[in-house]
Order: sequence, then structure tokens, then C-alpha cells
Amino acid sequence: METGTLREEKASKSGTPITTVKNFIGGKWVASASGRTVPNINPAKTTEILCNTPLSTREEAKAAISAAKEAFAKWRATPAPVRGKLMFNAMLLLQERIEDVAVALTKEEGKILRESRGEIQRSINIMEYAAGEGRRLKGSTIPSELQNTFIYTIRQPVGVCALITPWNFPVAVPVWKLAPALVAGNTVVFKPSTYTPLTAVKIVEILEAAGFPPGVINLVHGGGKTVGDELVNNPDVSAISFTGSNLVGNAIYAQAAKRGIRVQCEMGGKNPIVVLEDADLAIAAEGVIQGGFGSTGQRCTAASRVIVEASVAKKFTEVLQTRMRAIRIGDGMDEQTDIGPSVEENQMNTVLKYIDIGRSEGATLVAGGGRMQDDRHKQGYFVEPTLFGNVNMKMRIAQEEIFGPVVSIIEAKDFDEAVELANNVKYGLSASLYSQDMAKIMKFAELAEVGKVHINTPTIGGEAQAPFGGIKSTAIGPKECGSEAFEFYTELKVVYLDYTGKKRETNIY
Ligand code: UN1
Repeated sequence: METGTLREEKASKSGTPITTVKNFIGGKWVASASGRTVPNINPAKTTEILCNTPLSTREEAKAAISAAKEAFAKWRATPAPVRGKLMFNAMLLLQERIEDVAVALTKEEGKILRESRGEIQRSINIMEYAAGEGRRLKGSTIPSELQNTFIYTIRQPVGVCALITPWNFPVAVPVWKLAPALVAGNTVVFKPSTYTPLTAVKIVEILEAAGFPPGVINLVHGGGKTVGDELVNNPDVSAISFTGSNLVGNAIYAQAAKRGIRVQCEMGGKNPIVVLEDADLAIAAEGVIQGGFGSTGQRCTAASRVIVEASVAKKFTEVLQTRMRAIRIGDGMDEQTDIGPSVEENQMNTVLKYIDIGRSEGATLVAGGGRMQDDRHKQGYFVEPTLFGNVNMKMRIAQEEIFGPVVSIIEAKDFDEAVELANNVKYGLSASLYSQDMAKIMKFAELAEVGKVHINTPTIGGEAQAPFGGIKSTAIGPKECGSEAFEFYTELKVVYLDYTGKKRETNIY
């Protein structure tokens, strides 16, 4: 039976039908013809299958690209303020559906409801900001060296944009790509992670209901080797924005370079929280709880290294350890829960593997260290919040992204060494400093090799109107969010206009 965006496929063990989500191509919800699916499992309760995700075919990706290409000319000609207004409609609709989207997010990704609501509020803010930018897509006027010559710039859309997004922020990251892309006049093909199809469908339903014309937004579920590969290599795609692992992002960059198209990648992080001896240790510990263990550590901005001045390292470890005992781990649907599960089994196993690596490298296990197997937790992919002490920067747990609730404490003899240790990784997304010393704060903001610095707040988060992104191995291409997001999604054109009405006497340049 075909209904709305879902197709009922087969009954689950409990007799409830499991639906397979559909693609959205050229303004129509269509079932994939591939016949291949993967189950979307609730990571807090692995007996619950929420739906199936279709593994769409290359042909379906091609159809979505064609639909986007066909819709481009008309969409490009739609005035930017009108495009912005549609995004504003979408914002209002998302606002009405916060709870519905938050529940889907918590069930399929695992983060707690409070975090899901926060992520959706951030997405609403981004939509609001991008909608307003439709009225501000300004160029500039530039003085000419020649009389009666007018120079000005205009911003124009790039064309068909492929948006490839991860499971860990399955609402905010797609929205922070979709909103500027669409308001700037591009058409898009959106490929979400196969772990989070329900939230992707809800976002696209909202954009459809807001009035975006057919073909402007297309959604194709599926794997990287088929759908992703087609999006990266199809000659009709003009730009690719990707958030995910370095392995995949760097491969996309290399592939896309063959066609010389623009690429924006937001990838890994190994973000430090630096705690100086003058810091309020309780506030700093709270920062580690939020930054290191919030969202189960599954965010590129997660704080996985805590660099503490040696004079307070022992005390700080005790404060943190005590605070960690109060963390409640469980199903994110329970309002009492602080931390949810890993998103899926392989991810949990990666986290457990890194905990083993930490042990074998000689780090001291201070807290946690294993999967939770008691009655309340054995049905989910729950890993205990884990703290390692005596970590040094040669260890893999200090250098590699773990993407789980694992934090390492590294001692520094003084501020200068702390900065050196903070910068001693290949990544460069985010860094925090806890201190009241203004000179050190200013110095840290200047010297930290990252795209964003937080003083006396954790490494995570960001506001809609501020640019977001990293440096070093974390990122490729321009920043996301804020007005800067429009740099990636627009071409800047310069126009020279001669109104002398005469043949130009000299062509000086
Ligand atoms: C945040 O902490 O601000 O993939 C969200 C990620 C990021 C989003 C982080 N792109 O984790």
C-alpha cells in the first residue's frame, strides 16, 4: 500500500508494518526501484525498527540531478526576496512541527530529546537568517579609473548543488546547507545518511509544503558508492557540500577536482578544552560534561582532549570524576536521560576499540571504559562515559577522532605548553579556554589553530548568524552558516558599464 511519503513493505516481528521511505524527485514522492533497503534501527532499543531506508540506484540519482537541472532556470529567475519568503514559510512550518521532528530525531539518532529540540531550534534560526538574506543578496559598486564607467558586482547561483550530510546532526546540518543554497537560487539534490532517513523526509516535506517548486529540492536516499558517487561525478552537478569523515571528504575533493567544481567539506575534529589554574574548576568540569559527553560525543565539535595546567590537574580530575557520576545514560525519549546511545553497532564498536587502544597505550582509565549491559541498557548501544588520565600527545586516543563519550586528560606545565599541546593535532575545528586572565584569553584566541574559539564555554555549538567551520585538516572551502554561507552558494560577477556613448579612445588595461 502506498501512502504519502512512505511505502508499507513487510510486517515486523511485532506485526507492525515496516515502511520504506521514499525519494522526492521532480516534486513527487517515489519509491526506489532498487528493491534493496537497510533497516533504520532505534539505537536505544535495537528491537525497534523505525522504517527501512532504500538503497537507491544510480539511475535514481541521475533522475534527481536532471530534475534539479530542469528546475534551475526558472528558480534562478525567481527574485531572491521571494525565494527567501518561501524559506520563511518553511521556518514557520518547522516551528509547528518541533516535537514531531524531535521525536523522530531522538529515535533514529539516539540523542536526547532536549538536544533534539535544541538542534531543531538552531535549524529554525538558520532558516530565519537565510530567509532574511534573500532581501540582502547585495553586490557592491566600485569606482572606475575611467569617466562615465560604472563597475558593480552581482551574486548569482551556482547551479545544481549536491548536499551530502551525516547522521549526527540530521536536521541542522542539512538545513544549514539547504537554506542558503535555495535562497541563493540554486537547485539541490540532498543525500542524507542512511541512518537518519525519517528526519530527512520531514525536512523535505516541510520545504515542499512551504511552496518550493517541483525539482528545486530533490531527496535521494542511498549509499555513497552509488548515489554519492553519481552526485560527485555527474557533469550536471556544479557544487558539492559535504559534512562527514575525512576519508570520504578528501576522496570527494579529489574526484570533484577532476571536473574543477567547487567543494565544501566539513570533517573531523579533535577539539581541546584548556583549563588553566585560575579557572573555576566546577564551571570548567561542566564544560567538559557538555562538550565531551553531550550528544554522546558524536559531534565534530566534541571536546575529546582536556588540557589542564599541572598544578590543578589532580583536583580537576576529581571534580570531573565526581560530576561524571551524576550522568544518567539511557533512552533519549526519557526526559531524565543526559546521554543517549551510540548511533549504531559499528560506531559503538569503534568507540570500544578506542577505549582498548587507550588502555594498551598506557593511559589510566579513570572512569567508565565499557559497554553497558545491565537490564536497562542491554537493548541499546550504550557506552559508559569514559575518562582517561595520564594521556600524552603521542597516543592515538589523543590524536584520532573517536566520535563517542571518551575524554582524555593531558597535563601541561604552563599556558605556553598548553597552547602547544592544543595545536598538536592535524584537525582544527574548535578550542575552548577556561580562565579569567585577559592576556591569556587574548593570546589563546590568537594562537589556537582552529576555526572557532570558545572562552569559558565548551567547544560545541554555534549561532545561526555566525560563520561555522574549521581550518587545517578539518575543512575544505568556505565557511557555513552566517552570511559567509552565501560565498559557497553564489558566483560573484563583475560588470563594467560604459555610458559615454562614444567609442572608447584608449584601452588602458
Ligand atoms: C555543533 O556542535 O555546533 O558534524 C554542531 C558535526 C558538525 C555539527 C556540529 N558539523 O558534528
